[in-house]
Amino acid sequence: MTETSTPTDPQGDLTDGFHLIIDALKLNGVETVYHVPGIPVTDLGRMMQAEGLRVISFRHESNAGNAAAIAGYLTRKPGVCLTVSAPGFLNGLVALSHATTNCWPMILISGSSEREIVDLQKGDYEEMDQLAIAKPLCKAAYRILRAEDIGIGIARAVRAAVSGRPGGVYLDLPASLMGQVMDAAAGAKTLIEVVDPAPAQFPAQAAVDRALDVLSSARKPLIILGKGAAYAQCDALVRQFVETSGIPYLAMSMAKGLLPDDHGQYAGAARSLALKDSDCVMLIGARLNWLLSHGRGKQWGEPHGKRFVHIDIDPKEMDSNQPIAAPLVGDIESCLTMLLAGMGDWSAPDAAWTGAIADKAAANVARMGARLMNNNVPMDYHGALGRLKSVFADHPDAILVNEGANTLDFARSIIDMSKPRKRLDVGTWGVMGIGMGTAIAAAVETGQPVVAIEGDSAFGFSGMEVETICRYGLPVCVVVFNNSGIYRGTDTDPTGRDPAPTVFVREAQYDLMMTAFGGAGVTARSPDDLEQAVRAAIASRRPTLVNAIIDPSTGTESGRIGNLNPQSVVKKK
Ligand code: ADP
Ligand code: TPW
Ligand code: MG
Repeated sequence: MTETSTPTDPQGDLTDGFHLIIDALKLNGVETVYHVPGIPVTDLGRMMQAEGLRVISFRHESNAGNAAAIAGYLTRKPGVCLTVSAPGFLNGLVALSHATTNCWPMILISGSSEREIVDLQKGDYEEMDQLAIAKPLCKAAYRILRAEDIGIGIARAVRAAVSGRPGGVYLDLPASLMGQVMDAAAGAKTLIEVVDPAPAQFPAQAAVDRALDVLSSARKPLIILGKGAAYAQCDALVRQFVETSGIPYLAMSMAKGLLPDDHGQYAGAARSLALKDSDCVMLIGARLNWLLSHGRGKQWGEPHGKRFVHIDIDPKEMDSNQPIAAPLVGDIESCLTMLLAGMGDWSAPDAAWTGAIADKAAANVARMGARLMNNNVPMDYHGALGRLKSVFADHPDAILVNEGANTLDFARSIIDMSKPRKRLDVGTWGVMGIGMGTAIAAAVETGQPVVAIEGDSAFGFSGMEVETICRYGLPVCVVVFNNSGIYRGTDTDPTGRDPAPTVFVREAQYDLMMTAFGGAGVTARSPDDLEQAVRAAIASRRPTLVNAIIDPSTGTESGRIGNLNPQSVVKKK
């Protein structure tokens, strides 16, 4: 007899698919669901809220998905996004793919139409073979057809998301699953609480010894910390390792603050020198992808004979771009614990090397200082960000969300972070549109004030969620760097017919979008005004949008990565 047959005793203690899904999620530590309602998941969302899950309802699934993705990064538990079928699913899928690309645990749960109609393509409401579409775009994809399999389905999704290299998991829930009824006691027995979902993975002792050999024989070693090291949440151990080694380090964008940016070994302000002149580079939770120019080229001082030590949980990452002299495959906490155990008689690198980096960094910081103090009107990026730098220095717990081109690149290099996982940005893809979803999840998951520094183009991708920010009363201050365009607001259409593709309505009043929903809206034309408005927003914890008017001529094409643009060989007329 199948356990899902129609109950013979309607008075008995029953459960159904809806409740089993909720119970299974709660059993596995899920507390918040990022969501857009509709058939067939409207009641599921309602019941989730009634059963004590926090349900944050968005205006577009891509933003709910981005919220779930960053929640996974911040908590090391899968961030959950719940959507409707076909179009809602597709809207959430970009974020699922983004989470997978960034190695963050996330589960996209989408309702779907009935198998017997979808599979014969009879044309159902929102018909789509979602499972097949999701599969190549995420780490794992599952469909649950029977109520008694909900426990297993959710356990598999949780484990797949967080174990090994974390990533996105798609979970397909056909509408007919939710109403399936079973005996409550029998249902409870089918649920699984995943034990040790992300087990420690120790490298072999021989691999640790090899890594220590390579590191200790280097004359000019360098450590690069990536967001995998921030994700691992073994902050004290990372710091102990870096300090015991005495090796200068760089932090990738989202690893900034893992050790405070004012740490004596931080080589951020001497990045070019450190990359070019080092003879040995140790990567900790960072990939040698485009963000590090694949470990080659002028930036790396090619031709170079640098030796690489690489800690990563995914063995396939080794040798992906450069030969790795000492691969350490394991989780960062286990790897660093074993490395530290073997560093008893460690001697710090040559003072000539660490001194050269420190001197260069100090000179660069001094050179930049004056530009950051300017009070120009209209503002340039340096004047505006110099003030926000001082705001963050006074609010080390505030979370910085950041996207755009110039707005991203300048903010990354100007604003120091002093605590781990406080800088959340566009990640491995450099994707625009993460802003409001990320800001909302950061506020919901941490309770800390959030300042989202947004290019005006970047903001436009998710701007409607200011309503969500107001509706939930979240302590989010959005600062729109309004240079009236993408990269620069000064392009023109050579034919004179239309606005140039990179140009927006000049000095648009983005602040009105926030006041429309009951938040505070401010226009800031000077660095003084900007600083005052952001300080007030953090102090009040009131949803605020500061429309910061930036001189449209002060940006550069594509920010720091203009070199990636293909060039036309045909001369401009
Ligand atoms: P960044 O963009 O900051 O350079 P990446 O996203 O390229 O960082 O790299 C993060 C790396 O960290 C990924 O290759 C991922 O497999 C790895 N990683 C994630 N979590 C862990 C962990 N707990 N232990 C070891 N490696 C991890
Ligand atoms: C999903 C391409 C990269 S940066 C950017 C776009 C459109 C906007 C830059 O303008 P902004 O910043 O935000 O005003 P600023 O300070 O330079 O003026 N679509 C997606 N992702 C990306 N990366 C793009 C397009 C892009
Ligand atoms: Mg802009």
